[in-house]
Amino acid sequence: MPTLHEMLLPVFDEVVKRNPGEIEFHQAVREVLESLGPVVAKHPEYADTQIIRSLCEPERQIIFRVPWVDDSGQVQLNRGFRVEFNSALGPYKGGLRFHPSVYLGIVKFLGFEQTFKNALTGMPIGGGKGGADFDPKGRSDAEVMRFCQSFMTELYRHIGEYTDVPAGDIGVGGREIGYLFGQYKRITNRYESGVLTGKGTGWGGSQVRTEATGYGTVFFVEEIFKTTGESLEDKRVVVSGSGNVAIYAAEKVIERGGTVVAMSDSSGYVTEDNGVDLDLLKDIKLNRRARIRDYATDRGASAHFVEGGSIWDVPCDVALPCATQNELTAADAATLIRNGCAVVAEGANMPATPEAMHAFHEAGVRFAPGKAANAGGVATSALEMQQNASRDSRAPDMAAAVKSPARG
Ligand code: NDP
Ligand code: 2IT
Repeated sequence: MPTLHEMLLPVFDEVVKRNPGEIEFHQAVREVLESLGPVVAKHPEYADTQIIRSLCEPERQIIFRVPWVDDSGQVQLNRGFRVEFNSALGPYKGGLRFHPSVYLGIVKFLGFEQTFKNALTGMPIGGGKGGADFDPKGRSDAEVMRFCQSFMTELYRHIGEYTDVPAGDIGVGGREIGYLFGQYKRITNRYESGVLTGKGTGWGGSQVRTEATGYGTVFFVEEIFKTTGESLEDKRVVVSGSGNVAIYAAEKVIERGGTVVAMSDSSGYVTEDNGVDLDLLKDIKLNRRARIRDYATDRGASAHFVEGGSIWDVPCDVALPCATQNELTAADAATLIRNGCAVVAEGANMPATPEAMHAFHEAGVRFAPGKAANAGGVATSALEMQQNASRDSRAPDMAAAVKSPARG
């Protein structure tokens, strides 16, 4: 495993001490500090300044109560977060996550990573992240609407097109952004479309923002293959998750001639040797909001559902973790390596554990880190902000640019 340069050890120790129990945040900071070893070796003066310490300390952390009324008339209570991490390059920018596991440590790891990812896009966007420990699963549209309205009733005072611009992440897609934008507009009496990205294309959204993260991850894989004169054609690909990132990663893989042999959700995974039927999967996940098990039920004998278990047991040439943090462990990496997997690209944020990444490096598996491989989503968000700022829509040209004819 890589070690921390001794000059950076006090910085890391201080982060752990100041942020007790926030293990995902510690993990994300450690990974970046390890990568800075060669920099401080060459420029010891950087280790001594406040620059690196400041990068690890959010500019502002907001925690708030979100009360809302469920369909039976009961008052429910959740906790909301927005961590405004760094505004050196532009307004804070990053998604909102609604998932029961959300707490400050997860929001901070995501906001920290977002700062670097956003810088890498070359667009003028700072880094931030937010969310709530709200579980949308099993909730009606009306409940999700009331939750979003209550969440925005507090959040609105902290955001703005020049201040902080949230978007989607786990549990937050077009439906939620719509409810959030409606409430923002109502409270502020401003049609400030640049305050949120991932909006519908009829009201300020950018074409291809929905597809951008997943497509971008696959474009990244294609560039990796090009360096050795290969392509995705006939490659067997495993995509974890079956949400926004996973679905559009799978779509682009199929367009490029690859076969998506397995996909998952938090209950288990499905395998389909001749390739998943993405239209059916989209119907199940995007329209019916049902479980991956239903895919296997609907497909019959050609598909197989495995409850629990690890999707990384399925042999493949390319692995695209597109679900959540730490979903690909050292044991999973060992299995992938044994099965001859050649490329791993992170569609999700921090899906590979440090031990898994190390194993890939040691084995010569080509590995695309999330800060680069999933940056297509936020880069397209920045284009959406530009369109909103100019009161313009350049949407149709962009859609044409990234679509390629489906393979027959
Ligand atoms: P979605 O909510 O659309 O989908 C998430 C998928 O991952 C679902 O299939 C979900 O299954 C599964 N999943 C979530 N949490 C867990 C868990 N704890 N264990 C197992 N499976 C889980 O989210 P997105 O597709 O938007 O986000 C996926 C990843 O991509 C996240 O890491 C996110 O931060 C990252 N990302 C998202 C971007 C975006 O533009 N949306 C941009 C860049 C990165 P289930 O339904 O059963 O919970
Ligand atoms: O992790 C991410 O890059 C996102 N969830 C998208 C952020 C955005 O502002 O589009």
